[in-house]
Amino acid sequence: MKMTIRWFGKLDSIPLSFIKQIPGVSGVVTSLMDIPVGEVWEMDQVQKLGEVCKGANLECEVIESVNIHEDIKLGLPNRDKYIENYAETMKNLHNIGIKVICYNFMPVLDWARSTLFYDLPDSSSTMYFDNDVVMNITLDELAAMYRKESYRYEMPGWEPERMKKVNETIAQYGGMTEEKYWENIKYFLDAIIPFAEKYDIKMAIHPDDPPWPIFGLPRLITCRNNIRRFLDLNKSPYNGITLCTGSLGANSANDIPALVKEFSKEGRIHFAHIRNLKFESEKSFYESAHYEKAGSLPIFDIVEAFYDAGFDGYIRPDHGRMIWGEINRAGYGLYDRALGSQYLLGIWNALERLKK
Ligand SMILES: [Mn+2]
Repeated sequence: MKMTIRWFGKLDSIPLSFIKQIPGVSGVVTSLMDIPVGEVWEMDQVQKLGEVCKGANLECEVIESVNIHEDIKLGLPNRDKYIENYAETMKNLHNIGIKVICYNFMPVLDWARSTLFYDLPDSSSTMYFDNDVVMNITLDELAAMYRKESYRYEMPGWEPERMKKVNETIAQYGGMTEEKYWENIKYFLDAIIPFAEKYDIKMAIHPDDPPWPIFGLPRLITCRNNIRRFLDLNKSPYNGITLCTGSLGANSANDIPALVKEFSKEGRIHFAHIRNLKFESEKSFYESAHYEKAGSLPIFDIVEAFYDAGFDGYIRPDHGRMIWGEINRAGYGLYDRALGSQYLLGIWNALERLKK
């Protein structure tokens, strides 16, 4: 297992030297957020990214994300061009030693929350998902809330470029069925996985967050059966998943330790996002501290399942709260994620001592 921290490149206010000071962290998970979706990540840009990380003595082996152009998701005739670009980006990423690409296939939008900074009683703040709010809000209203609350940090999945034409994009999904969407994802996999094999890059799809339909759009990567169906679309071990405990865990019917056991044993989990969440009602929750007793997810059992499976992929603490007066990109402050990484490493360390 390698413990990593997500870093937003030049859009991140956290210096790599600070990340390097977190014990046990081997590298960063990063991206080139300023390249428009669908365009090739050119070799000089990619090389610079790798050099900056290595210059800080941090490994750069996981990219999150290389986003998928909407034409691929929609299955439009233009998709082959964007798939070609994607493969070209993979070649360049291979040249700097990238081992895993995390991506998602969520239509139009990425993750959604109803509040980015929800005040907790201890005067920390955290992201909140209130299903009643999200089900009754328009996309424009939600996007406006993000713009207002985000302190002008660019939020992954809510990039201004994406939001500019969001209503237009949503309209393109009129009549998109789940079955058609499954076909589109298979088309993408069958085209890309041979390149993943050639360049030795594991593709790791991120589950949909939340794992149920919002704004009338289909959601596929939501539960055990759908993950199984996804993995069976292309059986190469290079076609795998990012196991995100917070995304899948938002549906309490998902047994996360069981998912880790099943898919990790098959070598299909390449990357893990571990975070905790605290349910306030069936579909409403806030993102709590990683510490198991602070939230509702069985964090110890999840880490143990990874340990028992001999997991040798990458883990990162996922979103953290804002604590100690930090002002930063929602979910991606330094302090609480550093605490989270130490909690997860502490569990791992204890398992090593007790089970060896
Ligand atoms: Mn995640």
